[in-house]
Amino acid sequence: MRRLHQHPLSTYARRVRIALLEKNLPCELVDVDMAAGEHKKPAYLALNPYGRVPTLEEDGFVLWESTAILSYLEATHPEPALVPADARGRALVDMHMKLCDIQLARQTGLIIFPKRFLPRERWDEKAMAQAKKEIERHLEIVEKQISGREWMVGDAYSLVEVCYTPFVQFLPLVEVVPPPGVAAWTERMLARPSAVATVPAA
Ligand SMILES: N[C@@H](CCC(=O)N[C@@H](CS)C(=O)NCC(=O)O)C(=O)O
Repeated sequence: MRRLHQHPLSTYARRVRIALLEKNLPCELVDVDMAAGEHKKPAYLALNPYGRVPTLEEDGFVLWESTAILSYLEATHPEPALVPADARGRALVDMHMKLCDIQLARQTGLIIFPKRFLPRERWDEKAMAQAKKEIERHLEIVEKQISGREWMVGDAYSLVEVCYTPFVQFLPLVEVVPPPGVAAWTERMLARPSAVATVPAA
């Protein structure tokens, strides 16, 4: 029995829902009522002591951290493959997943969380401007990596794109205009049926 504790607006949980669709894996979705603070209550903290979504439960095995969940699904359900077969390809996937988290996801959260959920007077505009700069710098680097390629690693859609999809969705909200190669890559990612099926409500 597989169960994903998630929130429909969560970017990190969306990664897992995308991978489940790509691999055609059934999963019960349990929405955590974050507006009511359910993620910080003892019942949920017993599952995930950090009080965050997503959390995956599978026959008593509990896992949090979206990238670890993606790697677990890949290891237990290798087909269709979302990582290359060779060690170097896998290492590149690991590297880009990590860079997505530390150079894009965190900074995007600093901008989109206040914009989506807080009144303007509670925004930390200085931190948001700094985050935007860091995103722009990161996308300049990604531009070089993606130039001349369809997908980031090898010649196939991979966990790298699974990780990036929920965050590039919000480039308009972070008011970053991506360089042309990143823009085209973003379009390819967002056109994927698994991305279309998981677009968050406005
Ligand atoms: N590194 C975590 C990040 C998860 C995360 O920050 N989730 C957000 C929702 S998108 C959350 O639960 N925030 C609540 C909190 O941090 O208290 C992952 O990759 O799963």
